Amino acid sequence: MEREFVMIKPNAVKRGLTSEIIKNYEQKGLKIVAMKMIKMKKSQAERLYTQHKGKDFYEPLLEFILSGPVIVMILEGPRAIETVRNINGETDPLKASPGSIRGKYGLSVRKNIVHASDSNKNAEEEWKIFFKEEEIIEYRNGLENEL
Ligand code: IDP
Ligand code: MG
Repeated sequence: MEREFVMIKPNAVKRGLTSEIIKNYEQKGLKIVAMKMIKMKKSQAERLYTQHKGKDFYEPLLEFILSGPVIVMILEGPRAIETVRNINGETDPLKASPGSIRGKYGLSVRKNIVHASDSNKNAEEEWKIFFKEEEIIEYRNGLENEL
């Protein structure tokens, strides 16, 4: 089992796409083990995007991500990281497959609807920015043999 950190970006929350997006992960068979809406602090945004510091899109990206509430969540399932990144689609919505979340709802690279971590190590580092250990809830949904 793997855990993946996912964030619904502010433009998608404002556009009322939250339920539509979560549906993709849930119906794929991934289990939500933590979730909340937050107004991100600048220090949290800087930690989340630390690997992009210095790039030309870094400052506008921080401004965008702080521009409204986001939904943060942790999803659990077999190969959850690759699965979620596949559901999200490529970074550029133009190149993302039309059936992916970014392919369906995105237009610009910066405002590409969703975030998901790219490795086990980064997933853990990133969810720790937003969640305390006790906010991650372990439970059985009875689907363990059905996936
Ligand atoms: P990812 O979100 O697909 O993992 P990353 O390369 O990690 O893509 O970039 C993080 C985020 O930074 C992207 O989701 C996007 O919002 C933004 N971003 C990446 N490259 C560009 C760019 O060239 N222009 C504007 N924004 C970008
Ligand atoms: Mg990334």
